[in-house]
Amino acid sequence: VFNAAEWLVTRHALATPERRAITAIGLDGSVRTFSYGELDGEVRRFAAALLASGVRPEERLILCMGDTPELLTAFLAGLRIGAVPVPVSTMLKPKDIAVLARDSRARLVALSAEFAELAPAVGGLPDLADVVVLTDGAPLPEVEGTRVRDWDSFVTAGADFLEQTATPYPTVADSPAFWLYTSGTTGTPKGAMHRHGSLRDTAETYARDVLAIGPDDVTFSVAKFFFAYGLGNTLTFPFSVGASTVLDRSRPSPAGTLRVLRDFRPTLFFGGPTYYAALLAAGLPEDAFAGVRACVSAGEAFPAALFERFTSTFGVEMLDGIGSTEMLHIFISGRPGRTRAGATGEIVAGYEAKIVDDDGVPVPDGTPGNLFVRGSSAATGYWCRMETTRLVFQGHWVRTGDTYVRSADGYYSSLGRTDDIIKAGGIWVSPTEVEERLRQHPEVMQVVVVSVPDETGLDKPVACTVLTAGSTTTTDDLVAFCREGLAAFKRPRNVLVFDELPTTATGKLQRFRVRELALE
Ligand code: 3SK
Repeated sequence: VFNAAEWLVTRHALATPERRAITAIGLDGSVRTFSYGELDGEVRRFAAALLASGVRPEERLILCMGDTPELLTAFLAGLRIGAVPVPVSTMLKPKDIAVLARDSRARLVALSAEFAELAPAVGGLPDLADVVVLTDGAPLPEVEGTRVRDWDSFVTAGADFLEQTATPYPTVADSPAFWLYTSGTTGTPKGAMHRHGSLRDTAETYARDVLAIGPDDVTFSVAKFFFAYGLGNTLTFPFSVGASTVLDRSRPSPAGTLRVLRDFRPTLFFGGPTYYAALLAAGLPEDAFAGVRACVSAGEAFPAALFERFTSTFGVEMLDGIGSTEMLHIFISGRPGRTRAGATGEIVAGYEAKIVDDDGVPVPDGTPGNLFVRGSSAATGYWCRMETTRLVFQGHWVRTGDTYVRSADGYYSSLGRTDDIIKAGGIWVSPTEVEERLRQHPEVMQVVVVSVPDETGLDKPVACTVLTAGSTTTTDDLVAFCREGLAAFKRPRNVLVFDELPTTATGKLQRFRVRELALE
C-alpha cells in the first residue's frame, strides 16, 4: 500500500508535527503559516468533506486555484481518498475550463476567488455535482444544475466523516493519482495520467540526485502549482523530506519576488528563462539571491548569453533542465558545479535518454535527432486519447517532441521542437489555435503563426499574415483581437504583414519558409 498524501504529509505530521510546511502570502500581502501537523489536519478535514459530498475513488476533481494552502490541501485530500485531483491552468478562458471539465468528466470543481467568474462555464455538465469556491467573502457564483458552496461550509459539512479519513484509501504505487493537462505534441489539451508512485519517483531522482534537497531547504516556485514543474517544486520536493515551501498567490512580479527573497529566504528558487530575463531587466539588487543555494530553470531552452549574464550578475548557481508534463519533472539537468551555458545538462540518475533519427535509429554523439526518455515517473498515458498515447508512449520510451544533440562527454543541448508547437514563456502555444482566431478577423486572409526569438533569444509566437486589399487594421488591433478570444499568453507578440506567403506547388503553406521570412 502506498498513498502519496500519507507519504508527503502524514509521515511528517507524526514524526515532526511542529515543523513548518507552508508559508503562504495572500493577495493582500498577509502571511499564513502551516506546520505539518496543521496541514495534515486540514487535509483530513477536506478529505472528509469530499467523502460527505459523495466523491468516490478515481473520480476527478478539477482544481482551478491560485497557489494557496487550500489548493495543496484539496490536492492532497483528493489523493488521500483515492480520488483524482486535476489542477488546471489559471490562465484559461471560461470555454477552455469547460472543455477540461467535460473531457475529464469532473465530479467536482474547486475555484479560488480570483477564478470564480469561470464557475458558470461549467454549468450543465452531466457528471458535475459540486462546485466549491474559496470566496474570500465575495458572493457565491451561480452554476446551472450544480450545488455551489463556499469553502468553509463545504468543509463543515464533512465533520461526520472525519473518522473515515483516519487511514488513507488503500492505494498502491500504481494507483491513479492525479492528471495534468498538456497541449504539447498535438496542441489540443490532453490529460496526462499520473500514479501515486510517480510523485515519490521524481523526489527520489531529480530532487535527491541533482538538488540534494534536505529538511532545512525552503523552496519557492515562480511556476505555479498547476504546471508539473510547479507541483514538484512546491509540493513533492519539499514535502518529500519534511522541508517547507513558500506560496505566493499573486501574479509573479520582480517586486513580489524580491519580497519573497528578502522576507522568506528560499534556498531553492525555481523559474524559467523568460522570468529570469525579467528579473535582470528589473534591476534587482545584486545580493537579491544571496540566500539561494541554487536557481533552477525549466520550461524553455536557456539562451547562453542570458545564462552568463544572470549568473554573473547575481552570483548564484543556475541549474537548467528539461522535463515534461508526461515525465512529471526534470530528467536532463545541469548539476551543481558542472553546468555549461548553452547546454541543458546531463541525464538525471534514474532516467535514460536516446536521440534517434526519423526511423528510430540512434544517432552518434554530435548528430541532432529526436529526444526520447525513459524513467518510472512517466505518465501511464493520456485520458481517452489512444492515438496520441501510442505516438508518445512507445513501450518504456517517451517521445519528447524535442530535437536534441548530445556531446561526447554527455551534455545534451536543445535545438528546438521537432513539430510546429511553440513553447513561449514555458507554456505550450498551438499555432493552429492562434491562426484560427486570427482567421475570424474580417481583414485577415492568410495567417501562419511561427516562433521567433526575441531580443534575449527566447521564442515568442509571431503571426505572419496577408491582409485584405485596403485593410486599415493595425498590429495592435490584431493582437487585441487575439487577447479577446484567447488566453493572454497565446497572443502573438508581433504581427507581420506580407503581400503573399510561400506555398508549395500544390498551394500548401510552407511553415519553415514563412519562419525564415519572419526571422529576416
Ligand atoms: O518544461 C519543462 O522543462 C518541465 C520541467 C519540469 C516539469 C514539467 C515540465 C513541462
